[in-house]
Amino acid sequence: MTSFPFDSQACVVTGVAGFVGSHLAERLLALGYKVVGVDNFFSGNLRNMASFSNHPSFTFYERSITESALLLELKERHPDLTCCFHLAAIVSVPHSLEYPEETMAVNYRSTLALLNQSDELGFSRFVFAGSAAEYGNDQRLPLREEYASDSTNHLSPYGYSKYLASKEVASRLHGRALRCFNIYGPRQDPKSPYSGVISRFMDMAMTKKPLTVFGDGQQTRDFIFVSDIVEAYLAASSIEREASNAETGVYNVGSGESCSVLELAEIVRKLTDNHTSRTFLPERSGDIRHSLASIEAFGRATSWSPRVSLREGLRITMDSMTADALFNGF
Ligand code: UD2
Repeated sequence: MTSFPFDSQACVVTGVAGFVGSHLAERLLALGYKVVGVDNFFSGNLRNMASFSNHPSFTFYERSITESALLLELKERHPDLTCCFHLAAIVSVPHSLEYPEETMAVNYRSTLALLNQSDELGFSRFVFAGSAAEYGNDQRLPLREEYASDSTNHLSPYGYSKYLASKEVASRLHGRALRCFNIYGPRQDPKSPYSGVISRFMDMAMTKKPLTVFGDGQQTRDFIFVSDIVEAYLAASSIEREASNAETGVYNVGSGESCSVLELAEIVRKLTDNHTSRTFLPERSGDIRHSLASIEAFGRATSWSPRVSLREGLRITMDSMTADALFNGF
């Protein structure tokens, strides 16, 4: 018999048609939960929900998180809801720079409204998708939760909005915020110039194009496989605030290991045909140099630890992208 990480058997997942939201919903359904999914397809897409859209325990609403009273309405229709995983957001840093007001409205003010409604409804959990961007360009590595503060230079409205929202979520008894580092895995869209470097490199390798390295390639990131992130959401939903090892309500989730872009290119090259070449392009403006999570706090508060190594995660991602390409006929 499956043991449930939290007592409720019905939860809301916002951003359910997104890369991470769809993996989370799939896992919750497999564990026996009812899932009420919300997405407005701003960046999510129907394809991501293909494996569970007809599941009898899944209900989908094409709605925006900016609609006032959204959670109150959902609760009326689904009285057994007591938990919210809030992942919907404007996730593009460049978009946030172009539309700072919209970003603050969607990423911060809507989160606050949902958080308040979940409080009013007596939800047991509100788990929020924070971001490594909350640290700006802080180079005190590994990054510890307390380094993000009101005086951090957040570099983008995206980072600032996530910081403010995480802080608010973490201040509530039922709130938990996860600062996710560089997530990768199946279903991550490789097609935009701002897509994650892993999905881009895989796509380039598969289509026999040179891997585009921005700058000298010595910049490093903390890459974390999507299934480890999903397990982190489940673990976060069951952290007792009163537990002596749960200190703040905001936690980093990363692998705790760093990998340079050049090292990544090398692994991708080995995973493919060994003939994939690289091309060096100018450094991307606004890029941070290094990023690495301290994952001690979350490890202390839960039994979570990352399980999937970068090599294994990349292999799984590559297999999935190859299968998709075959299915789509190109
Ligand atoms: C991540 C998040 C972003 C934001 C930011 C905050 C992802 C996909 N993006 O951006 O949403 O939270 O962190 O700091 O997780 N690169 C190449 N070649 C390419 C593409 C990228 O060399 O074709 C480099 C890029 O210059 C950067 C590194 O790879 O140094 C990682 O880039 P990314 O876009 O995957 O992620 P990042 O850390 O910029």
